[in-house]
Amino acid sequence: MLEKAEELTGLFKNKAEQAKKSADIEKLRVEFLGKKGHLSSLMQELRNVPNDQKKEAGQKINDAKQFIENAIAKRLAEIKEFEEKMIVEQAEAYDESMPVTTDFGSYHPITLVKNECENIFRSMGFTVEDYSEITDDYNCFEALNIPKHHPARDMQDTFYLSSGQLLKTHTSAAQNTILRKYKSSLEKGNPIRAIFPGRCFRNEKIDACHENTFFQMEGIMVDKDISISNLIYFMKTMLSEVFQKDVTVRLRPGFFPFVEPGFELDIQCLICGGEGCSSCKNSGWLELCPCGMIHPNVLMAAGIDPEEYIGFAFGLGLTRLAMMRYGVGDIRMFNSGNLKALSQFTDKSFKKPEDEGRHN
Ligand code: FA5
Repeated sequence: MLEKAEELTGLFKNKAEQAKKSADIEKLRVEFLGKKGHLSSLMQELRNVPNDQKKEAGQKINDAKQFIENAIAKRLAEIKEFEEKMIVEQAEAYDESMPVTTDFGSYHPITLVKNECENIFRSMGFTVEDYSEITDDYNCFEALNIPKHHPARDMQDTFYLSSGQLLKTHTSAAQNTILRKYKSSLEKGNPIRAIFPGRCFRNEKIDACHENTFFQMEGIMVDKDISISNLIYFMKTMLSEVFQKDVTVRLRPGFFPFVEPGFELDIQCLICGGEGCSSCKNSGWLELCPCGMIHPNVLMAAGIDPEEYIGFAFGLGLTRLAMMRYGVGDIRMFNSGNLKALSQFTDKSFKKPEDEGRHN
């Protein structure tokens, strides 16, 4: 037993010399001092030692244990000191003048287009409003002249929440709130000019030009003598600013219960130049911005007298605008989370789609 205790100390010394890292020392601690370690086995063997030798053998094992514990603490301190010194040396070797290679974040292309539209409309005197993504039946439908069981509700397949609320299917859901917000200012002679961009949700079948989560930007203007020509002027200005060139658009009649008359404003597809492709479902045109003159019932729901005031509203498809703006042939790219694809769009790198080619 006495020899075994000495052998164990010798074995430990050998192994401790080879330990170079704190993790190596931890392994040694488990091997020698752990519950199933060498010292613990030696203790168990003590039972078999004759009684008259037990005291001396026990003393030897304790000495060995004490030695190993002290040696571990000492070696660990040495190794830690060395490791810390290395960290400091490496930090000192850090060259601050080296070029940075880390990738920086970038704006999502929809954010870029949204910011651009906001700036354009701000410069024309519009305020930019914020509105929640969760709303209710009243704001999304009833206040927009779409009573319960109206067939127009089927135009937008809605996600309902267990709370009875719903995810807004269109930015028009904010119309009532914004009209109410500025009603008294309107009555003091200040026209309402507001845009409200936001994310919309519909239980849609996804394809190259349809997403279930997409962005729109609503715009409204209300005053005493607003006409369809005002609406067309603002639409044209916005598009020529965004695209920095004339784009071909067409206006055709469209039905929405909250406008009368209503129009569909389509843009000629910039991916195929109007020849037809998957992005425009081979029609050569993309529905971009339905619009119209605000229905009297919508003004009345906000407490505004339709005999005195009139206005226009539009619901720009911001995600589709981003497709055309950047020549993106498939809408699914925007929600793909593909950072490499999404980070290629910056204000500075923007070229017109036909110069740049497609980014599918
Ligand atoms: C509406 O949402 C109306 N609230 C727009 C409106 C506002 C009309 C004010 C009149 C006055 P629509 O469902 O057509 O209408 O959507 C408007 C635009 O959003 C479309 O032209 C299109 O550009 C875009 N859009 C609609 N559904 C999707 C979709 N699933 N994925 C991508 N963009 C979409």
